[in-house]
Amino acid sequence: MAKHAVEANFDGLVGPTHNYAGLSWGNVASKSNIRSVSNPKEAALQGLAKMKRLADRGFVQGVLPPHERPHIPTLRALGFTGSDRDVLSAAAKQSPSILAAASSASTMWTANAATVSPSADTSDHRVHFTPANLSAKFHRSIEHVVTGRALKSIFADEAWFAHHPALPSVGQFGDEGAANHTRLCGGYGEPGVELFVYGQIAFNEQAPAPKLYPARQTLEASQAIARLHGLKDSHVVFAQQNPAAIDAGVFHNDVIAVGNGNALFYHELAFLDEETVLADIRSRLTGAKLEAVRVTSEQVPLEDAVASYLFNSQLLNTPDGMMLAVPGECREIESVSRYLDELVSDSGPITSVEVFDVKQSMRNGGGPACLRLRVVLNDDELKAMHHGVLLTDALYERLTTWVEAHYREELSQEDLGDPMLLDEVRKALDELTGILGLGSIYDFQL
Ligand code: SUG
Repeated sequence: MAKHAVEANFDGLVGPTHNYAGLSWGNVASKSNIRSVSNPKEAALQGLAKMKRLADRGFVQGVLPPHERPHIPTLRALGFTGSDRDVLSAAAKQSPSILAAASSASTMWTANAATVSPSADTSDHRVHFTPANLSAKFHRSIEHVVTGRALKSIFADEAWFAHHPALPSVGQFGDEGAANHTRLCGGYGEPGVELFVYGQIAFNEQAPAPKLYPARQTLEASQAIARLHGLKDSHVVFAQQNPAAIDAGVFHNDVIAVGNGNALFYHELAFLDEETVLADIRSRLTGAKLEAVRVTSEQVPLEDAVASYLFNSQLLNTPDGMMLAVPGECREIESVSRYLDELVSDSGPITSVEVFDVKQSMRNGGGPACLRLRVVLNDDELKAMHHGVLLTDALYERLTTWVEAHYREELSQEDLGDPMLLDEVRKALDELTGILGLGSIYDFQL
């Protein structure tokens, strides 16, 4: 019998070095906001406000900690030497681009933190986690070690949770985690269909691939994760993303599709072979009938979908149907806003739309769905995990006060070499691991 389970969402707390460095070729927002001055305090407060609203609505809401940035061990590995301050000032002088990469607060986008398979799907009936190697971008390729430590600290009990190391960090196994993975199911506690979406087949150079922008996820990586997690072939679908969509700025599948329960909300240009994807899901899904909510280019042109991040929304169960948690930008683009009004008035599974302001993150290409990692947990697993990271009123107050005390309101590229920033970050993060009860997870704490 299926166990009762919930979907918990773990949002990445925005780190104190949130900045706009233009690091992600293929991500339109990141490139167009290069060198803008950011507001880390506002970014973190926007993220916390989103978490609080969802927690207040009764959703299980967790928080994942930011990483230590600038990351001095990365700079040392690239040949900068001396004291931490020497390392920082040499990097600032000799290679501002490397310093920017080692300073990104990109761990806020926890949809890229890992791929997670619920215990109802796995052969050993444990929840499986594989941190994403994020090998497509240097600034993100340094995330998986600390992500793995944080996940192990939160989901520590091996009786319930299994942790794998990231896949080999090369392009042929490029893995971007849950941003390219959606699970469709009847109830959360029932076996589901795990849909892995990839951008290219690494070992077949003849296969279709984008021409302009990189495909970050490979089929080979997705297949490796499915094997590691012990997923049955009969419950897995591998689908290729439409290369034309990647070339239009859809660098992750979660910029063009989102699934929840038995509903898949997607743009007609999301997949290379839409019909086969739907047929494969339909033939594997048990306990429910697939509700495909398809958006045409006529309704929402692809470029409006990318600019608004309509599909980078959270699709959440409520007692009255599904709620779509959209970024504010969706109400600023006419075709999208009109579409949303039509969507809730028709008889489909999505019955309400709520708007969230995550502008600071959006300007780097991260919407509501990028900011969260979904972890389906049954009652025993929820009990077994570390509760210090679950958002309560008290934790929200504590984190808000912590952000107010430690974060700057302005950060430019030049500020990244400021030795005071490094000290501020370490002090803040040391306090944070205490607040969240995580133990030592950062390199400077080991
Ligand atoms: O990997 N942006 C991130 C955005 C990730 C969005 N996540 C999902 N779609 N799930 C990226 O491209 C930009 C950083 C900068 O340019 O400063 C950045 O890393």
